[in-house]
Amino acid sequence: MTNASTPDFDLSAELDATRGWDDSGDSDIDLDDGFESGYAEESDLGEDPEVTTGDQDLAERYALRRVAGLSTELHDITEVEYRQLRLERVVLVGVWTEGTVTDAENHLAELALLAETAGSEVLDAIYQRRSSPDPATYVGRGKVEGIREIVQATGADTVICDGELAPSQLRNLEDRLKVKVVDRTALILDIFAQHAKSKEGQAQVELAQLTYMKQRLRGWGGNLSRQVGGRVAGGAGIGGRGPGETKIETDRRRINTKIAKLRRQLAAMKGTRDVKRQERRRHHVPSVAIAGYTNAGKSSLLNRLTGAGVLVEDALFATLDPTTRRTTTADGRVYTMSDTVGFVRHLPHQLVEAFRSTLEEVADADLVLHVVDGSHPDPESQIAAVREVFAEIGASEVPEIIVINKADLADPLAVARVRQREPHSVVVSAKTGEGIDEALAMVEGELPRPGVEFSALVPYDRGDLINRLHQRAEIDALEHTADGTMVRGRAHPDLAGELASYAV
Ligand SMILES: Nc1nc2c(ncn2[C@@H]2O[C@H](COP(=O)(O)OP(=O)(O)OP(=O)(O)O)[C@@H](O)[C@H]2O)c(=O)[nH]1
Ligand SMILES: [Mg+2]
Repeated sequence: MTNASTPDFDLSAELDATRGWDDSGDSDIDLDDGFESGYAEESDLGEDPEVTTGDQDLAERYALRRVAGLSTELHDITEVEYRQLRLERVVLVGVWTEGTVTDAENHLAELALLAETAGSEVLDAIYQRRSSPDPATYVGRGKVEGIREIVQATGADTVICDGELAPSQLRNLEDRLKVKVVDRTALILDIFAQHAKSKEGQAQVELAQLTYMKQRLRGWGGNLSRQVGGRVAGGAGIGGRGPGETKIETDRRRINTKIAKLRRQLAAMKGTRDVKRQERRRHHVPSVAIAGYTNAGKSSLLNRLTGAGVLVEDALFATLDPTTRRTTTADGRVYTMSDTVGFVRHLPHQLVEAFRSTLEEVADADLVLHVVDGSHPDPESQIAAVREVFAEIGASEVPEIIVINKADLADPLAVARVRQREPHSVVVSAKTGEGIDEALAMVEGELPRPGVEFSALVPYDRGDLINRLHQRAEIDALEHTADGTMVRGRAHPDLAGELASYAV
């Protein structure tokens, strides 16, 4: 791939569109290397975290992680996007704008889980009450000094802010805190990058990362062009700034080229999945999608319901690749059940976009099993966050059953409260098996039912037809007679059509 400019690239338009990126109060900020500031030098990721289950996937995942961390080779623009965040000893910082203290603490507890999932050790967590984040420094300017003291006292090497920050905010904080500062979006992208296993998953994550990086480049570019004017006028740093801008343009072009290539690859991969999905549709195989907040127990539930054997881990975003399993109802009808990527509060938009084709599985399903962790301190907010993503991916209209999981751990009062708000729900434990039969019965009851009634005498040499009836129709009565199989029930129009010649 050369650096030839891509048709969709227009520097001045990009700069115009990003004028607002650099919020007030940072025009005095030195620009030295804001672009790479959130990303670590290529280096060892340290000890492998402890393996929580004997699952091979897990072992592979950690092995992969180590290899990625040790690699010193930088290819192409991977210099930009593939350096993993080397998050080791971190301080978390949040701005609390609404809700109760408990909400604020829950949010930081979640940020801590995310940070640990990414492989870091959380040393301290601080939040500040403000009507809105400070445009220049996220937390109030006066608080930055206090955070710097905490950073120094704890020996942290990274600060993670609980939001999506403008590039200028990250840079300002780094300037003052003297350690690396990253935002929640970069953290989540990093977890996804560590967990992506399939080619499609990796391409999706890469696309999301590049989109994120490109936005950071924009901020820098916009700022830089203004700075260049000032500096040129003042006669300072002329030589130093020129190549910088060239590099941005080159980087931006390479990023655009790479993004275009990834989109093409993803479109091709989507094609394969679409074919499979159409095949299922054509055969009227109903599909159930398991969706919900990350770590709610979606994969455990799929395993419990179908014996799928997919990866289960006490980690956020353990599953990125959708798994679809064929299964049957108690009366033998075939349907599919898919596990999918977990959601989170403020799921980065870049990820929703990049994972759109995967998430279409949910929008396209006949039924959604919305799994919620009943033992979470605030299951209602998880439900709300998941429904926001449903709305974004066009899945709001799909019939939904709320599956309140982890009943073995949950406070019965909290479960009762959720049930009251969500009457169309079932309480289960994927761990103990409690409630699983009830959940299955509910699913079977809500699968789309074939609508055309039939009554036929099928000759014995049409065993194939009887087989298909078992799998795809609902059979009310079946009797073996001297002349063939007498069968009565309901089928989809195509199958009912095939039976027409045997109708009685
Ligand atoms: N006690 C208890 N733990 C459960 C139950 N269901 C799942 N877990 C645990 O919760 C953690 C997450 O389970 P997963 O099935 O991986 O959750 P998931 O929703 O697929 O998570 P992601 O793929 O990371 O979004 C694992 O440690 C499971 O063992 C349950 O009913 N009770
Ligand atoms: Mg999972």
